Amino acid sequence: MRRASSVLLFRTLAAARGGSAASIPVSNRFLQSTLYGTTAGSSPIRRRWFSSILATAAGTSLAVGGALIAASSISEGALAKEPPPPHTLPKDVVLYQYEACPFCNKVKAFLDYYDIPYKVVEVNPLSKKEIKWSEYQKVPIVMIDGEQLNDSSAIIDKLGERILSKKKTDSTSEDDEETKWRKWVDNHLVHVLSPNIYRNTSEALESFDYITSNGNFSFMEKISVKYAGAAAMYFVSKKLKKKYNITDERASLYEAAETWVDALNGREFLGGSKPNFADLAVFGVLRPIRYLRSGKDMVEHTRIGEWYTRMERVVGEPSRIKA
Ligand SMILES: N[C@@H](CCC(=O)N[C@@H](CS)C(=O)NCC(=O)O)C(=O)O
Repeated sequence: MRRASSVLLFRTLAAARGGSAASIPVSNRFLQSTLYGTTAGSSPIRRRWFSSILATAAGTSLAVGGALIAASSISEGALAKEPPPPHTLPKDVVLYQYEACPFCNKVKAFLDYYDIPYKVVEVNPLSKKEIKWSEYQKVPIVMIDGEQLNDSSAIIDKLGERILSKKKTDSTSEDDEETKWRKWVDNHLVHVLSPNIYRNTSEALESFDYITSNGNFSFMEKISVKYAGAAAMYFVSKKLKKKYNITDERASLYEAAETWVDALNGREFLGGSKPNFADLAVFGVLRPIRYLRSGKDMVEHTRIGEWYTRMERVVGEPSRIKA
């Protein structure tokens, strides 16, 4: 799949720069990494090459479709956040992230809800220079009082254990409801998002506008990544549709949203009167897309809106420490 996507991406970029497709191995690492990606590391040479291709491809004139309303929280007065007992709070939390990465947003939803202050280091997905020191080359990475934690679910588990002690560690059974839906987020929901936000050229551009406006890119990278990335991801998302057996991307998104509302079964949150880790996971991965075209459509065409608004209110303002 990755190979096929790379070929498609390469053709797209080669066409965009008016060049030939002759034997240049393009990695779609950046594209995968920008949203939902799981890629093997690529060499610095390939990365530099890819950056330069993106810069060249920026010369293509694609129409910019749709302005993004930033995915900000609507805070209609804090409902009940659950700040942990102060003595359990870590002193220093640093999150290495891509602003639009769903896994990173899952961690942020958790930190925000539990009111754990954190600093953010925005990683440049092309150079990844901010995480050069780490063997693990994906985001999110969290440093908690100097200890490195990798992988969104592992980070949340570890922090949950620490701040909620018994409460969460008790429910580790594979088939408990919370665990089941957290897995559903990682194994299903995230895969539905990508084909939706890159569904057509205007939505792909809207998404990359969000990614480049919120990510860590140089001025030149911003321009080139926006257009070349949008064009390439449009094609990659077609491949992802096949891989995950998605025929109608919007229908899959609506179905996922409805499935989630069914799981709530009339409860305010999956966790009852308060969100549990599954609520936070669903909310976290949806947050970057909520005010994109696909997120608006999802809220308009499904019953998820009320729960989403409750989540926005209960999660409230980010506990992120502004630098
Ligand atoms: N299972 C991991 C997946 C993390 C992941 O795939 N992150 C992407 C960004 S959304 C990434 O860093 N991809 C590798 C890359 O950028 O090369 C988690 O839940 O944290």
